[in-house]
Amino acid sequence: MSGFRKTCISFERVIGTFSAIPHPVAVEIAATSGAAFLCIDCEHAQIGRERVEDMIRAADLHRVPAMVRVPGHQPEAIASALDAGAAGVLVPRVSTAGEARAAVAATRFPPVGRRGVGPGRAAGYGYRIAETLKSANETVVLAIQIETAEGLANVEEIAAVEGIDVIFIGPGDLSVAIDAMGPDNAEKLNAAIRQIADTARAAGKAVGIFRPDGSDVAAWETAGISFYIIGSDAMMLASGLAAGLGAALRD
Ligand code: 3PY
Ligand code: MG
Repeated sequence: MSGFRKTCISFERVIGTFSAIPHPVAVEIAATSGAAFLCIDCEHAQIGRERVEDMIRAADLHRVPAMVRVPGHQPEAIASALDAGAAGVLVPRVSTAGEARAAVAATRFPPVGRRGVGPGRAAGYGYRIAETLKSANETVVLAIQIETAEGLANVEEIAAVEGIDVIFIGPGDLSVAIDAMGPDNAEKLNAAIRQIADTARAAGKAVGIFRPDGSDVAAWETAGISFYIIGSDAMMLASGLAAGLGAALRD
């Protein structure tokens, strides 16, 4: 098992951030920040396949694992990210156990799953196909997101699916899906988050969550959440610019 996968399922705190700026320079800056991993966001940022591979390459230079949040559930998107050398995938909007099992099948080589083998970057461009076939099922991290009302209703069945490493909560989408947006509805959203965390932990799965910043990580740790993606390079560029320029622009 890779050190990174072990860390993800260790129930110890692991902190990463989204890479949303489609450039290796942004990846190198984020990789040097002390983050334990990066997650290249192909769901909400405009990043093409070739660029994803260059971004993973940039993270690899700094020995920082790069996951990819794939745009949806298509096995081809998962295969492409893993062929490029991603350390794992984050699959958004998983709502049923069937969808969770499909994510496992797309992520794992046979006999566990149905991932296809090819001479991509992950397999050393063909020089290391046998080694990759032997090790990938043990090293690749599979995280799936629960962030729909249906996913919340089916959390027990989803969390029981074998082969998933991290159940990752998307509070933004979840708040929209269960009509719990804004500070007035924080208790309703937090109760749903705790329900997902408790159910996933009871099933032996590590639990992750997105936070816009790191201010409440310690509080969520007490709910059994250990895997964090905090903001993104684009969000931190925006907040850094606002902080750096703000006072002068207001003068
Ligand atoms: C959400 O909050 O919906 C997310 O997907 C965060 O990554
Ligand atoms: Mg989401």
